[in-house]
Amino acid sequence: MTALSRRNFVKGAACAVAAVAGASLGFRSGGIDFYYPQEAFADENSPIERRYSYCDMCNHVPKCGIVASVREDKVIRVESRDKYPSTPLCAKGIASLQELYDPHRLLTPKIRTNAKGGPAEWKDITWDEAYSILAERLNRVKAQHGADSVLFFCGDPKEPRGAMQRLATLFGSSSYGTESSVCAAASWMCAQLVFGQNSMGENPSDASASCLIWSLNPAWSQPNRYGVLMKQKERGCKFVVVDPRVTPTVTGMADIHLQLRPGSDGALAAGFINQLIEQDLIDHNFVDNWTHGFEELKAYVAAYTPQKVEEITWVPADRLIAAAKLIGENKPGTLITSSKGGCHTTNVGHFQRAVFMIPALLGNLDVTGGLPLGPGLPFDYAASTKGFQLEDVYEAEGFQQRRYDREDFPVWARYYKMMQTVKLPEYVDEGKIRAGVLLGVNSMMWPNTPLYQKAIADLEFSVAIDYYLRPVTHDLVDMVLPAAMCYERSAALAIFGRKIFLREPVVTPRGEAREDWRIILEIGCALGYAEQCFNGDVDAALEELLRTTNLGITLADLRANPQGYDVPGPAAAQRKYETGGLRNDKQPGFNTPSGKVELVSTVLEDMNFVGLPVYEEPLHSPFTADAKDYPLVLNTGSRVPYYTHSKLRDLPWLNQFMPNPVVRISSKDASERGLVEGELARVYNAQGEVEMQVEITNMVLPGVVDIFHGWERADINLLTTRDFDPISGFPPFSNGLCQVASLQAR
Ligand SMILES: Nc1nc2c(c(=O)[nH]1)N[C@H]1C(S)=C(S)[C@@H](COP(=O)(O)OP(=O)(O)OC[C@H]3O[C@@H](n4cnc5c(=O)[nH]c(N)nc54)[C@H](O)[C@@H]3O)O[C@H]1N2
Ligand SMILES: Nc1nc2c(c(=O)[nH]1)N[C@H]1C(S)=C(S)[C@@H](COP(=O)(O)OP(=O)(O)OC[C@H]3O[C@@H](n4cnc5c(=O)[nH]c(N)nc54)[C@H](O)[C@@H]3O)O[C@H]1N2
Ligand code: SF4
Ligand SMILES: [Mo]
Repeated sequence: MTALSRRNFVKGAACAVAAVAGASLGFRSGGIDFYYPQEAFADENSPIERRYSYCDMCNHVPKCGIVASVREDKVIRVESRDKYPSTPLCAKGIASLQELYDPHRLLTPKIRTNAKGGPAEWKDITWDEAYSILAERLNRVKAQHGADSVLFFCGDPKEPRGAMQRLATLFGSSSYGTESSVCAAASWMCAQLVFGQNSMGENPSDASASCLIWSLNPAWSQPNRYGVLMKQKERGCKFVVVDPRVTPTVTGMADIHLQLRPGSDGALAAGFINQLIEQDLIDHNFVDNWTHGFEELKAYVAAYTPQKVEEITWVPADRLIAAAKLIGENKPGTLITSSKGGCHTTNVGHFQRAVFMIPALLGNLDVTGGLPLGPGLPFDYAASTKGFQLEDVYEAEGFQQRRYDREDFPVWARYYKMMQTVKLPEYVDEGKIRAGVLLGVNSMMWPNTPLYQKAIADLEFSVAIDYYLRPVTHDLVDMVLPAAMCYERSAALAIFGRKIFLREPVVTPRGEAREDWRIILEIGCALGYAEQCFNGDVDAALEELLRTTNLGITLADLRANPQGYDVPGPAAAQRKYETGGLRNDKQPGFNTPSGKVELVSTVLEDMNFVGLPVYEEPLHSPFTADAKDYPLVLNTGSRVPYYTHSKLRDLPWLNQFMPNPVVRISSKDASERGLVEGELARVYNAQGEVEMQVEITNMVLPGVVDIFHGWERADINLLTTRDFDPISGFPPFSNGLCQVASLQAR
């Protein structure tokens, strides 16, 4: 796709859209005004209605609230929504309007007419034809090879996951997977292992004296959250930020910045704990009564003195000492971890546990102003329920025992009823997976992209569901189905604490596009599960989802409360581990096998892993032999404010900010290589090579380069390696090795 000129944009869109520049563009109460030219409307006096929606451009949950101004079934303006828990809209949210009316959107079901191997040629088909072909093909694969050989997959989109998992289970397939097998879930799992429930940490509240941010850059990745944190900073909450880069979050918020070498988190976390113990900052009462393995942990971290940690992590010893003191002396304090930053390393299954041990050792768990625990509403993070996902069927019918990923990643399989997808190439090669229903799939999301492209291409049959035709992945599938975008669809729910919002469509889908939920339910009907798929009726499915919460809520309740439905319930109590409020069996303690916070994991030990949170050096690092040829640490995927993963590159309002892929490099490394700002350079290692524009910056440490992922023309996952953390299965996107050289030097 080429960048759109305004003229093409206006001509190609079903209706015309506003100009970017000029008088029609201006900030207004947190939003931006966009007006269609008058000639776009049949009636020049047609009314404008304001309707509630929410944005899903970054697929975060929950999302930012939007008020859409709608005229003649067209969204003409988007603004931040007042009195909504998540605001304001970021640049991507505002540009959602441009994506909605992008003339390149996929608007009809298509089937491939040529053999795989080159660019796909497509023929438009009707929805009925599409369903009939895919049902026949999927049922054939099932009859020949069993239901598990069909993969049901959701990429970054979160909203359709409950429906997709239900469909997989109805079909009888244990092969349900999502992008979460390289995002966030490693962190949740570590929290499970330590204190028995998912967590990514929590924002500080007015009662918090400190906050340890272990690698998150919400200034760019969650702008709505950044403002919330800044308010706490202004109130006086102290912040320590652990991040290899000098981000706006660091400059805006950090009292102390621990700028570590990417991938060395495990050593830094051990050193942090060492200092909490050395400086006698731990909560002895909590540690004595509620933790398991303290003496072993203490003995292990004793070796991680600030001086040794400095050698490993490059963090100055005095800074580590000061950071532990700041967090340890300012209680209660909370912790925020990242779904990405530190997760993408082969040591994550150990180091993230060490990070979650910090609030435990300080007695900051489940206290006001600390890290709250305890059962929330019975939804998962994608706003679905166990009942709707048919988890009872999954368990009763032995899906778990049949899973292909169980041997590769037993700890992962224990915690998640979704496949760890990183071994997809192997499962396809071995004939285990032979077909796929792939919603929002992007082959560039995994390390060493070509192997995943081959895996997708080798499927006997695959159907992708997407907003766009993206050749890097869709050239490899047999059929594509057009998905409706957020303004065009209802969805699962947005849930904030005990407040639930329903989103309904504000305009009719363009072309033939249909809602993801509807498509999944209709595929289910075509496959023979019409009754369990509510004959394709999305409202009926959402009603069932609400019924399975046992909260007594109906769709009518949600519709009657457009400003959010408050689920009645008790105020959250503190220290529920003392009263039995955290465990399924209602006994005091934590939801772990020992009932304690596990500083040495009994679960891991039972599965023949080391129970202590041990530090292991990345397999490719400045301390390994290949650093001779590839001396720079390759840190990939740190979020930029304008793009989400592989998306949005073609929206002019966003593309203007970052038209080309860039490699961020320190001035020291650039001058050593004779690189000048803006030139095109080679970034390469033993596995692959890409070309990118040089950006010389103090943001990164000497010895490290920083590169965003998802560029089709410079896919950094050609260089990332398939060394998977044995506990979580996560790949080392954050810490490979590479070299950068001027193209002139070839
Ligand atoms: N090197 C490197 N690789 C990474 C990462 C990294 O940091 N570094 N990060 C990893 C992480 S954390 C993640 S989450 C993944 C993300 O990787 P992906 O899951 O691949 O994310 P996207 O590229 O945003 O989207 C995939 C596709 O979904 C489509 N899509 C988006 N929304 C919808 C929707 O609502 N419905 C439908 N039907 N389609 C939709 C998009 O058009 C796109 O084609 O990448 C991972 N890969
Ligand atoms: N604009 C935008 N927003 C997004 C997304 C997007 O693609 N674009 N994607 C969404 C998704 S799916 C995700 S997972 C989140 C991620 O959200 P964040 O976790 O905030 O994302 P990042 O910026 O990738 O990583 C946070 C910080 O981790 C640091 N980091 C990198 N390597 C390491 C390391 O080895 N150790 C430590 N301690 N820190 C490290 C980076 O320098 C970065 O500043 O963002 C979400 N929001
Ligand atoms: S952060 Fe931006 S892209 Fe993400 S939901 Fe909010 S407005 Fe949309
Ligand atoms: Mo992610």
